[in-house]
Amino acid sequence: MQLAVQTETRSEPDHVAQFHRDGYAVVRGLFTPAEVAEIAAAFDREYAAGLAHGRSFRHGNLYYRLRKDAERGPIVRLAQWPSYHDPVLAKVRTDRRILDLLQPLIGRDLKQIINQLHWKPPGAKAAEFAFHQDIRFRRPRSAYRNPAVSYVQTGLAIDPHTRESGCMRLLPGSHRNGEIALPVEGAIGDNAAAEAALATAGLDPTKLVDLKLEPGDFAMWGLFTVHGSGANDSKRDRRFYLNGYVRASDCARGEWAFRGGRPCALGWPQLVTYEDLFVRPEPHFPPE
Ligand SMILES: O=C(O)CCC(=O)C(=O)O
Repeated sequence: MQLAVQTETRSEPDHVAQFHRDGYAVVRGLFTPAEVAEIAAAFDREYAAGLAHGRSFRHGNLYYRLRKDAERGPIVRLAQWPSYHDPVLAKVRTDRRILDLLQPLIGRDLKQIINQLHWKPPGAKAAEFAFHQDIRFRRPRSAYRNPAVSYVQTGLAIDPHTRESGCMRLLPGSHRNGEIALPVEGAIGDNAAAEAALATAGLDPTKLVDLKLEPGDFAMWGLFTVHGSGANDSKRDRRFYLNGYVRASDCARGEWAFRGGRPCALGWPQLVTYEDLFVRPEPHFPPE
C-alpha cells in the first residue's frame, strides 16, 4: 500500500511578511474601543502627574519629559515606564494579542526595553521627532546582539494618527541598509522631522509613507527602519503607547515581559536605559 505524502505549505502571517519586506507592519483594530478608552484615561492621569512636577522628573526608571511649547506653554512629551504603578498600562505590555504578533518575529522569551507614552497635544509645535533609526538609542551596543532581527518596537494608537496630527512617517525598506548617518544636532525629540536630513543621507524623501492609524490600531517597526514625525496641527491630542521588545537571549538588559510565553509582572526595577538606576534611584529633577 502506498501512503499519500501530504505536503503542507505554511505561509507567513501578513504582518510578518510586511515587517520583513518593509521594515514595519500594521494590524488594524487590535484593541477594542472600550479598551482604548480605558488606556486613554490612564494617559490623562499620567499627563496630569507629569505636568504637576513642573519640569522633567525622574524616579528610578519612571521618567516624565517636559518641554516648553511656544503655543501651549509646558507640555509633557513623554512618560517612561508608567507601568510600574499603573495597572491599566501594565496589562497592555503583556497582552496575549501582542505576544501572538511578536512570537513569529522574535519568539516567546521576551524582555522589554521601552514602555513609553507619547503625547502631542493639539497645536503643539515642540512635539516633533527628527528622522532617525531607533538603533541609535540602544546603548551600550554590546548589550544588544543581532539587533536587526531580535527587536520589535510597537505602538498602539490612542487617537487618530494623521499627517495633520503628526503621525509617524516611515521609509519602507530602509531597514535593509544598516545604520545610516542621519544628520541631527541634539536630541531627536527636540528637532524637527526635516525631509532635507534624509536627502543629505542619500535617502529619497518622496518614498516616505504616512503611518495613518485609528484608535486601537497597532504598529510594529524595527531598529533600523528610518522614521520621524511632525508637529500636531490638528485640534485633538495624538497619543501613542510604545512598547519595545527584544529576544531575551539577545539582550543583557530589560524587564522581562514574557517567559516561555507567560506574562511577567514588573517587580523591583531592572537596568534598562537609565544608566544611574543603582546610583541615583531616588526622585529628582534631572538636567534638561
Ligand atoms: O511618537 C512618535 O511619533 C515618534 C516615535 C518615534 O519616533 C520613536 O519612538 O522612535
